Amino acid sequence: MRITVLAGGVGGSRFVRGVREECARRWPDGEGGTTASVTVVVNTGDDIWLSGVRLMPDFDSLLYSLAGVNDTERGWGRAGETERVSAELREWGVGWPWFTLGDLDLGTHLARTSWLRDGLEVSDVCERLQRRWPLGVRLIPATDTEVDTHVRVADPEASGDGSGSGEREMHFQEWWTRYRATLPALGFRQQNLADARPAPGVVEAIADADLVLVAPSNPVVSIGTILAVPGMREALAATPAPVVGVSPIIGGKVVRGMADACLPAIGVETSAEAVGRHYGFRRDGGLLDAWLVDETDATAATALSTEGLLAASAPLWMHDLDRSAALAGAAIDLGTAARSA
Ligand code: FO1
Repeated sequence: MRITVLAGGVGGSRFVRGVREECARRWPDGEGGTTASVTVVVNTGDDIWLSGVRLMPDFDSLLYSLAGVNDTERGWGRAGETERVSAELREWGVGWPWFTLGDLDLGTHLARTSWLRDGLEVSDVCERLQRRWPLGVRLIPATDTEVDTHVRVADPEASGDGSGSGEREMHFQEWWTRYRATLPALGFRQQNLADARPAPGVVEAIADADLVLVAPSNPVVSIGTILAVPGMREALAATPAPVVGVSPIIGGKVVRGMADACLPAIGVETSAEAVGRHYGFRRDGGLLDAWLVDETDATAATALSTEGLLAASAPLWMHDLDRSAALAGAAIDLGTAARSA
């Protein structure tokens, strides 16, 4: 069984841990692992150069979480972290005072930056980083091109004539960590997108999959950024595997993160049904063969089903590993249903 998952960071990490666990239960290899193969195509739009090092927040969230060394409270960074170097950087006025680079985390950024300076591609660097821990899944960055997401916001000072109708752009990480996504986003843009291509292994992982899952990650800046890489949508349209998406919205609320601050910028209502329609169904040229929503949104599943679109409801809250595995199982089962639909 070959499963390929499109995922961002925090929501993606929980979901992917659930997929790994459910695969070990359904297709055990006798040593606690699985005979299934799981490949995760990871969003790289959150990535940023800061204090001279390259950060890949969504990749690192998945890496640390799957390795079991992640800070579960914050949802990012390493467990047992210290911040001595970060305090020094603040004293030097280097980097962003509102953005913390933990000492252990800096080890990852320095290793990554060192390999990049040696001339390795991002995907080779990611392959080296995940050798350190037996993750049980393969992580591949969506692209080797730096496609950092930038956010266009309304900015009263930017107009110059005091009319307050100005706009300005900032890196996604500033919008999210400095302003907590409180500045209304007028639009999102990835840099260098025209030059980007799926990273080595991504198209094959989609083409050769028995099932493609779209994790309950941010539909705009995580899944949206993956889909924006030229060639990605074509690969997803061409794969014989069913494509099953999991809603990141439950009962009109985001599960975690700031999807509700992003969706208005692209004119999509914050609801399970609206996001499903935004992704679109494959028969209409969209992404999905099936859409999985929470039980509180069962009416959304019914509404979509009346239009002949495959939709189902299941508990989407991933409170613990068992719940994450159960959610993964529901998505795998929906994929089986989609295959025979
Ligand atoms: N998020 C914050 O809210 N504050 C931080 O200081 C911060 C530091 C940080 C360092 C490394 C890293 O990989 C992630 C970090 N994040 C921080 C989280 C990051 O903004 C998010 O993981 C995603 O990019 C948004 O989902």
